[in-house]
Amino acid sequence: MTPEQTFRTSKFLSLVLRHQPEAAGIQLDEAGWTPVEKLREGCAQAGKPLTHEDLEHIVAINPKKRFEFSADRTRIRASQGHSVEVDLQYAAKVPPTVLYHGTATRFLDSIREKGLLKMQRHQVHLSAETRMTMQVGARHGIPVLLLIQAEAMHQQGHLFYQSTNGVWLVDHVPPEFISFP
Ligand code: HQG
Repeated sequence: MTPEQTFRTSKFLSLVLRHQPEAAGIQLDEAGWTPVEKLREGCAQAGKPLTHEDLEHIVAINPKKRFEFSADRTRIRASQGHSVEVDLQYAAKVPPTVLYHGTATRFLDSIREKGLLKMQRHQVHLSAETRMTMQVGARHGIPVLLLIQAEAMHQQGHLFYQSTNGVWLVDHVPPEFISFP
């Protein structure tokens, strides 16, 4: 596969494993898994054939480690980012003192009022580092970095989860835990 093909196939995998499994004629189980061979058949039928080696390569080199294989490597899923109903079955975990969220300036008024909402996804995505976070915000407009008092939230009973690829997940961040620039 050329780098361009790898990129496009990776985008398609994000689409089917997070948002529209029907685009490849597949179904996700309740934890988001689908058999690798079913996925390959579905991709071929959608005009995007890929060999087992292609898939291994895409999973291995994906910059954000978006996809993972089951322990026996017969199934595959996205580690986070779904809009379809799945229960990823991550255990609740104590977060670091602060976490970050990248957003766009045009959302700030609404966020000041309602806090961070999960919008189309399952949960609000937070990060322990700032490097990628500004890029996440820049996808929506002029980027701005919000600092989240995660430890304080945890102490008040908010449950935090961490995906296999390191993203921190929480249902809602009330405005009082957000430091605005
Ligand atoms: C904003 C990428 C108005 C929120 C990244 C965000 C991430 C509000 C947008 C993952 C709001 C939702 C997720 C409120 C939140 N009023 N706007 N009350 N509360 N928002 O794409 O966090 O490349 O669903 O700030 O790395 O941008 O897909 O979430 O700007 O982990 O693997 O509403 O996507 O990963 O946008 O990105 P998104 P996100 P992948």
